[in-house]
Amino acid sequence: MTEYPQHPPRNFLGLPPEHSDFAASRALILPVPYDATTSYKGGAKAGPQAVIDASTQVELYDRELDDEPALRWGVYTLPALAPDLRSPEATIMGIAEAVSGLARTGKLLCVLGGEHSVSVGVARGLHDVFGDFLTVQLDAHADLRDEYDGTPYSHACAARRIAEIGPVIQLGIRSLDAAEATFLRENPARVTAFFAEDMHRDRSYLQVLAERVRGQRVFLTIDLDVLDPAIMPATGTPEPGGLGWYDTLDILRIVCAEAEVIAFDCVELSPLPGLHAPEFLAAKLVYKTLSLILSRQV
Ligand SMILES: [Mn+2]
Repeated sequence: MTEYPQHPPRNFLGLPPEHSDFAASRALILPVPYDATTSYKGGAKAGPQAVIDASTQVELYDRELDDEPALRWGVYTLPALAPDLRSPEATIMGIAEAVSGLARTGKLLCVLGGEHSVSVGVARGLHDVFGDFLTVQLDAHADLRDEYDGTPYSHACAARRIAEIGPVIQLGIRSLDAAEATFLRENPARVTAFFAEDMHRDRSYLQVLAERVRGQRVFLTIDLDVLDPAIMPATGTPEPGGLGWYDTLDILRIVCAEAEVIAFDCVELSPLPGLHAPEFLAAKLVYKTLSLILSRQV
């Protein structure tokens, strides 16, 4: 069968070959369609392709930057990484191996999940290449359980595993259990949580965040359920009282401007049939984050 050009191309942002081949691209998109340990409502394995499909409709011009970042930097979309069906741990180790190889290219890596345990593999792969770094986690959930449903590699344990690698700053948290609250109290040097309710009442956390991340190497992990379910209902475990679009952008601007972001991921999109706004939001958020990071690396 002969190959024929598709319109638009099925890569992130639907870019033509001159802006989306590997050599010409400063940014890499790695889709990881994986949701084996999801506890409430599944479907996150369909997230990466939904984000990529929606991204072809995102405007390339960014008004804040007065630029078309994707055309300036180039974005290469990798083939999806298959999960290792033997175990959650094997999948995480496979992600770590892929991420360390990609991080060594010197390009900016963005991983699309998949469930949040994907981020543990990303963090381990980054640690192999960069050594120590700080993780900034946007999430409704603390994800600090030591084990859940019989595995330490559940999505509910993501931040606990990442905190074994280096310190974690969490923003938007509004759901945790008693043991997680105790862990937070007893480990202030490893995990700092900014709770959504406090953030809603007082925006001084932005200043504190800026001081904490300034000059640091940062891995940014965005669980889309940090956003309010009114604008992001398409997640497995939605929680009321989440961040708005502009709150989220304010956080991203500070982190991308003050820190050296070495990689980021965007996880937990679980598409809802008939409702396309959530995947478009996710695509626009990923493009914005990528643009903020690359425009600072000039
Ligand atoms: Mn979450």
